[in-house]
Amino acid sequence: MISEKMAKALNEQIALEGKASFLYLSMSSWCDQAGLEGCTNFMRRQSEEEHEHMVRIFDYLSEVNQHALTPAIPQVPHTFESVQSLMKEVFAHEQKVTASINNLIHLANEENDYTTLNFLQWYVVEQREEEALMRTVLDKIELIGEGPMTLYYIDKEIAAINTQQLEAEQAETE
Ligand code: OFO
Repeated sequence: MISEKMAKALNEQIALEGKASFLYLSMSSWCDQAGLEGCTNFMRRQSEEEHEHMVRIFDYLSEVNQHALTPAIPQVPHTFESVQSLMKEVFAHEQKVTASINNLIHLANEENDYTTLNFLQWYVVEQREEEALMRTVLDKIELIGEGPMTLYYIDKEIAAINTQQLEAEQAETE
């Protein structure tokens, strides 16, 4: 059994993951409107991943006999200045999620809640990978340079990164 305080904090994390899922879905739609197929697919996959992260906490709370709550998701933006600023926003959101996971770990430590501590380890690895991924994306955009002439190449690079990610995931499940 975990504490009420920990259950509340995990429910707040559900809201953060849910917001990420909606934000990335909205970004995917914006990319689609801009004709950026690679970025659309990349953000769509990110959105689905965040949904999985959210549900994983739901399942954990059920397992420890706590009430998982569906969150109220605040309206996320529908428009973005550019691909670069969109990706920067993703990176910033991931950093926020990492900080929140760290806070949960701190609380679990304080409460000697080893079950939750163990559960959260998966998120620690995930956040490290997500931040590294977004740094790679931003480095590529920086390298290519953003402008109407380069968007095609940026989109191709993001598509290639997405394919690599999918292949790595498939290899993990084999
Ligand atoms: Fe689940 O926040 Fe990103 O990975």
